[in-house]
Amino acid sequence: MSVTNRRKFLGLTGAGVLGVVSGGETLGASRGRAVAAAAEHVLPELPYDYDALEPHVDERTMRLHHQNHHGGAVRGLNRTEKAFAAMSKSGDFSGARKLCRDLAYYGSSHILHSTFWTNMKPATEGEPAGELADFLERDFGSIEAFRELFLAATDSAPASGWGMLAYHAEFDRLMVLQVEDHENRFLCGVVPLLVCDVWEHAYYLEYQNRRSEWTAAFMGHLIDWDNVAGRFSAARGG
Ligand code: MN3
Repeated sequence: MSVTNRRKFLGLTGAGVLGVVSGGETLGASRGRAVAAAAEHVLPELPYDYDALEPHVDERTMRLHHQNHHGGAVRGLNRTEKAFAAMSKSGDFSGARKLCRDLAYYGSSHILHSTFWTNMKPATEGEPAGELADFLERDFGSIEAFRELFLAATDSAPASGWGMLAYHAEFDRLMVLQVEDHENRFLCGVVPLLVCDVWEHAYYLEYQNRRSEWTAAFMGHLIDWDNVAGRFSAARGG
């Protein structure tokens, strides 16, 4: 898979995104190789309309969540990267502690939200299939046990958090994890395959404090298992 296709698949590009390179500038040419300047991060468009996931997620929640929360993370990530560049230029590295924290927070938020949108599709009650289903059975005992574990972990995740099904290539296994904020509690080296946002902004307008009703709707009606299987295959180098 090419880098561009991989970025598209992972939901990290929006329309016309890759044009945001600083005028084709290349770095490192003096060492006999050319490295293109890194592009700015762009908020990816949703693969469906804001009201497409109703009645399980309302249009207003989707719009606010995508534009304000995910959009805010993308803006924060770009701001942080610019601040790193300015810090290097100035030679004053006293802000490193805050910027490293911001990079983890905003960068993880961007990855998790990009994954989350593409993990869902309208009107689906599909089931995991193929090799993904085999691994779910191997690592959790059964598909049903996986579903129960994922819901139990997601329902009990920190107030600002996520539930996650992830694959760890070095361990060659699937695991269910909780995420606190966007960047804490999960294991170094995992690739998120399926994530459920349980920050209140993800469900409060529709479900108020009934988080488990939101997670049950996610599990029962919204998961695009083809997307999850594609991520699994990519994470395994397929
Ligand atoms: Mn969110």
